[in-house]
Amino acid sequence: MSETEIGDGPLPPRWWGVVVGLVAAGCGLAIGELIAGFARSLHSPVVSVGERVRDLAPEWMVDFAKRNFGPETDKLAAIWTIIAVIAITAAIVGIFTVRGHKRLGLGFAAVFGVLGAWAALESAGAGFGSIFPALLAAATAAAVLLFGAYLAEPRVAPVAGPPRQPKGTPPPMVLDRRRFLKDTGMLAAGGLIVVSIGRSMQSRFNSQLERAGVRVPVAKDPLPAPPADPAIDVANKGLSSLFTTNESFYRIDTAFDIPSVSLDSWELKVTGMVDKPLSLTFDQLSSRPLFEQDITISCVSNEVGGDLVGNARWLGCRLDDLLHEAGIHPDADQVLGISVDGFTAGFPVDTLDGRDAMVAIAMNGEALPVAHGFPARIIVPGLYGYVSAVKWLQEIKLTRFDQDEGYWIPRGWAALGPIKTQSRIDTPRSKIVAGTHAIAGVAWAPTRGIGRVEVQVDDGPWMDATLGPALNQLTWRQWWVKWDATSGRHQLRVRATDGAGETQTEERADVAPDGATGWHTIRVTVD
Ligand SMILES: Nc1nc2c(c(=O)[nH]1)N[C@H]1C(S)=C(S)[C@@H](COP(=O)(O)O)O[C@H]1N2
Ligand SMILES: [Mo]
Repeated sequence: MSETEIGDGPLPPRWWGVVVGLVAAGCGLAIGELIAGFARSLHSPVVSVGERVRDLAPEWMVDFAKRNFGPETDKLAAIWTIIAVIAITAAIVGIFTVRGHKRLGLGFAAVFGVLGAWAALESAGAGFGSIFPALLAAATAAAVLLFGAYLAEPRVAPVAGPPRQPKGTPPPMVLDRRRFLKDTGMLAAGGLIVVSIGRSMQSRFNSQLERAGVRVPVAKDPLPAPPADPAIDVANKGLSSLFTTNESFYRIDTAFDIPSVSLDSWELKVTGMVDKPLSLTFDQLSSRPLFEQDITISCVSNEVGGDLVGNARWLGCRLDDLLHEAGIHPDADQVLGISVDGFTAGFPVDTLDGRDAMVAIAMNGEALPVAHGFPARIIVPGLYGYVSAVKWLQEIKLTRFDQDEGYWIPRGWAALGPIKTQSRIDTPRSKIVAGTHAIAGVAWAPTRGIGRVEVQVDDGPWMDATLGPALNQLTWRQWWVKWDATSGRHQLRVRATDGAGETQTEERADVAPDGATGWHTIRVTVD
């Protein structure tokens, strides 16, 4: 059917089609958000599609997004890209729809609906009901498209006074611009209201409230209060504090929406190659004997000098106790943590060599923050997070490396991820005035400890830095040296030696596949 055959009247302008397309897509997405607000197990179709895009995206694209947007905003960028793609498609489809190609419009709505439903079904733990947000969104978009097409149809011109045409001539057909704008405007406004209702309904699933109700249990043998923090010394201004606050702790996860866990239904299961599978409620978990430990964790993606590392006092139950209670089969060689959002990370059974690996339920004296894995996560001293530190933990599966692999392993990261010895200069930054300054920072080699840190200015001799308190072998150590900075440009370098006497390598390695190496080197201008 050609466009001119739709009727005798004028064709609606293209921008009417654009408006109809955008309003239809907007109302559809709004209904999707609303339905997602009905149950914890339902999710926003845009978020579900975003997760699938991330799963299927080629490695270079994920890298590009991470590099250009950072580990958090990359998800927002993905969400807005998806919304933009939907909007552009909808605008084009809208033009065709108001010009007579209604089936095309309905076809596109159906395609998006099916895509969204599939994306939702592919989510971790999704049931059949998860398809509804996307399907109802698509149905709404289709209905609004049809209504928009109807609004854009030419109608008989309202006549004032007696008809002038001679009898038998058809009355003139015109586009009712006022009604078109009024009705599409009302739909758009309705869509905005529905979106905000939907979003606020979804927020009631946020675990923030549940977390606020958790009383943090005490450890069987609490650790002594931490020693005085050298970072509060004015001479060390700019040095990282001994403990990283929960608010400033780095965050890495694949979740588009932070998983929200309800304590009523949450259980931690120990499954797989064990004699006796276990299942623990949060109460059962927190009434086990608990211990505290200070542990520095780091991301394998931390560049030399980067800040994807932090130190916290964790509280939890011993992972080895828990797993021995379940009884590990002799042929199991991997402990695989599985999160409620389907993330997985695994490490060798042999890692449980007596080190203080735990299922943590508190961080720096508070219940685990929602963003850091409420209600429980794994912490293994000495391992990068991507092979161990599963947040929003729901299952610990004993398995084999030849049967299961963690999320990042098929994506080009090493199967084993011990943390490499690293040191970082926190201060000075790029520009200072001449005079006495501290060159200060942190160094870490979890499980081996830090034995020595040396600093070099330009081509001068390596100077031994003063070391801050050693909480144990599992945390970073602060270090500092005094420096009489003279005017000009200077190069500062740092290198650490671990507790076993091994100095970190100068050789530069990229973060992939198993962690960056090299001496952190900065250039400072002294005025
Ligand atoms: N569920 C879940 N847990 C996860 C991840 C994730 O993407 N999802 N990322 C891991 C990685 S790569 C790191 S470095 C640590 C980061 O923990 P943090 O965000 O508490 O600093 O969590 C680990 N646990
Ligand atoms: Mo990581």
